[in-house]
Amino acid sequence: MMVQKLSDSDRKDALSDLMGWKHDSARDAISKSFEFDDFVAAFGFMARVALHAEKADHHPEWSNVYNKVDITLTTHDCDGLSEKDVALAKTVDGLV
Ligand code: H2B
Repeated sequence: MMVQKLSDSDRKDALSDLMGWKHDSARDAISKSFEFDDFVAAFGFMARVALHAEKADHHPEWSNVYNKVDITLTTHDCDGLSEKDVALAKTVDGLV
């Protein structure tokens, strides 16, 4: 079955669980900025996230400038937030 967009109440619960993730309601996406000591630390983090994302077949939208990584999560297949974004956000926070 295709992944489902979160219900309003599940979205509310998920957002209150996630620390520092901002909801963009126009896109129904969540974003967070991460800062590291230097480029090597930022890129190491991105590599860990990338390996997980590929395994989970759920991929971030992101950008990197030196020691900063900006991540946006949304599910393209359902055009909004799904449980996969919530799971990936928690994994990302655990990989910092
Ligand atoms: N990542 C994200 N963020 N959203 C998706 O809908 C998505 C994905 N779909 N990674 C996956 C890949 C899909 O294209 C494959 C075919 O399962």
